[in-house]
Amino acid sequence: MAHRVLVLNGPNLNMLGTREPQTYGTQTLADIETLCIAEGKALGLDVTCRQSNHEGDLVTWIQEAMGQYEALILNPGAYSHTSVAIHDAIRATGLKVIEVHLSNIHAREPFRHHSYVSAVAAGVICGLGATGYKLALTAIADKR
Ligand code: CA2
Repeated sequence: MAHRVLVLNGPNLNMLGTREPQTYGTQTLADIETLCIAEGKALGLDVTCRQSNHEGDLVTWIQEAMGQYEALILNPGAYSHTSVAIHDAIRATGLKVIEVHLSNIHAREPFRHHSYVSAVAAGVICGLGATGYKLALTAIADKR
């Protein structure tokens, strides 16, 4: 397998850069995806980016990633806090997943403090904005 990495973003992350800049920053999703592709290239990783507002799309893409990607960087958005289906998909595929959140979910409302994804992730990065995606790519490249 070439060093392929899938970057998946969940619900409402397509709204980045339009509202709530104090929480999520000013960069758009397109900016973050461009950053991931460029950073990946610099690290020798072939990065593909996808976003969906639908839980089932994310589950399907995680399933399809098995055997196709070396690792997955996942910001599940609000599904982090609700989705047993995404947890199960990650567990079923055995994919290496790094969970990324732009905001520090532990410094926010209590309902954001628990993520169903964290227990099946190799690592979790939160609160560092778009830099979190770069750090996740670096972690994948370092462990290759
Ligand atoms: O901090 C993160 O990256 C989150 O995954 C973002 C999710 C939130 O539900 C999680 O608790 C933490 C929400 C993304 C919403 O993005 C927006 C961007 C601009 C305007 C409105 C929403």
